[in-house]
Amino acid sequence: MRASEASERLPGAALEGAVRDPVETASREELCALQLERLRATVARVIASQPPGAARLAEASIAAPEDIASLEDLAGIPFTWKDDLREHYPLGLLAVPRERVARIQASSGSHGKPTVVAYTRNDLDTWAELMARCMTMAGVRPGMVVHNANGYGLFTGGLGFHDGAERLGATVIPVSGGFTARQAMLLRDLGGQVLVSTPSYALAIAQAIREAETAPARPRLELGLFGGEPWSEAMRGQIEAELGLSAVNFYGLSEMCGPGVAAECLAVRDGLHVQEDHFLAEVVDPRTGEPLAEGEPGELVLTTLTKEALPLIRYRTGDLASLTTEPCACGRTTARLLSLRGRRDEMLIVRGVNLFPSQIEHLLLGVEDVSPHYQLTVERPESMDELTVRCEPAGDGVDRSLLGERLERVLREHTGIRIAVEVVDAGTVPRSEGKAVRVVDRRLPR
Ligand code: DLL
Repeated sequence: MRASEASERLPGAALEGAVRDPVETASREELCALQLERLRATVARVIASQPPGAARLAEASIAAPEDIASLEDLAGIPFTWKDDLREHYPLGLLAVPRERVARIQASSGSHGKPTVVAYTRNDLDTWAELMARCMTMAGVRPGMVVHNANGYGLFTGGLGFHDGAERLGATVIPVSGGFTARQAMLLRDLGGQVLVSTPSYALAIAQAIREAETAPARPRLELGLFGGEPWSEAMRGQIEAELGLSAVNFYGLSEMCGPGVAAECLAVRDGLHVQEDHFLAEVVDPRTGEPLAEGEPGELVLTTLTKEALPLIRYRTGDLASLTTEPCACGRTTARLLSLRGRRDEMLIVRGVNLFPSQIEHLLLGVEDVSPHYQLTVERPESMDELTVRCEPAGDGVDRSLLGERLERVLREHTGIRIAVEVVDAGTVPRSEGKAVRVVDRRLPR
């Protein structure tokens, strides 16, 4: 839904995603003052107890918190990269004694070792509060039944939503991922009103609900809180139509806390509100690292403002987005992330054209008779990437070869290049129980 439609709906929808904390509607001056104070406290912590971080600050001639005169000074500090976390694997960047670590989580790490992150008791408390705030903003109310189908364990999506739901007074069902037929049964039997999962897993659950033999198959779902992977507006439309809920986008990464960094408000759903009292967001040119003006798309760089166990200054997320500080029609003043398209390293260069898997998703789902299950294969037989799209028809009786031709035409019209499409049997594309594997990369390392 766009902002204009939302504001027409606002009076009656004032309770849709209530404001939990006054900071969400603070003035920009108040927010910036709070950020500066907390940035200085973070710098003090890093100097005192995280030697690699302190060395980076020293490169920018910052030896004490007072050396940060304003938020603009941040731009002079060298970035922190995922490679820094890898180099100090598993816990070399810890800024507190190991005994003060209350929990460890990790991201799956598609290339080798996972990224291990740590929380103190206070960090966990802050995270739970942030999740309660984001979930409230997304329309979850105390007493609602939250069916959490994110994987429990090291993935932050499980325990992150769990703690947030408990904090706001909801009823949590910690189903975790997998056993998809059972998900459909439990959703119906336990009356889940809020589904939490990755967007791709929501589709697998929708399919299981359709296939469930017992009536009534339709659950009581009202809301879906989805994130952990890129998804297009077309995908949102499909999920909403299949599950009969309002789908709300959540963004986050383990290095910051997990989910809880930014989320949409249910009232408007036009950009994800960054929780700016805990994370300082910048957008930089992915190639040069130069800060970009508001609204320009680039790589999101985040600084933790309250983390104790693992403070990170100017962390290169790898995620591409833009930022706006325009106040939202929901009444919140926090900056919003727009056009979250995917990761820098997921960009494919096919015959000289830059493409993101999410763009392909958008184009595929714009064509009738295509189901939202798809996978891309990239190969590099010579010097250029070759892309094949594998997808499924939406129902029986679809002429697969005609559909394939139609899709190839649409992809060529919109991307300018020839992309091979294979329409395969329904159920053939692997279903995800967490983050979907959208790209199978058969390229040999260069
Ligand atoms: O995926 C945290 C999370 C869980 C967020 C559940 C939202 C919901 P990681 O496993 O560390 O943490 O993966 C983080 O996932 O850098 C993005 O590339 C991607 N990502 C997360 N949310 C979104 C989103 C969790 N809404 C990485 N849109 C991030 C696009 C997303 N990409």
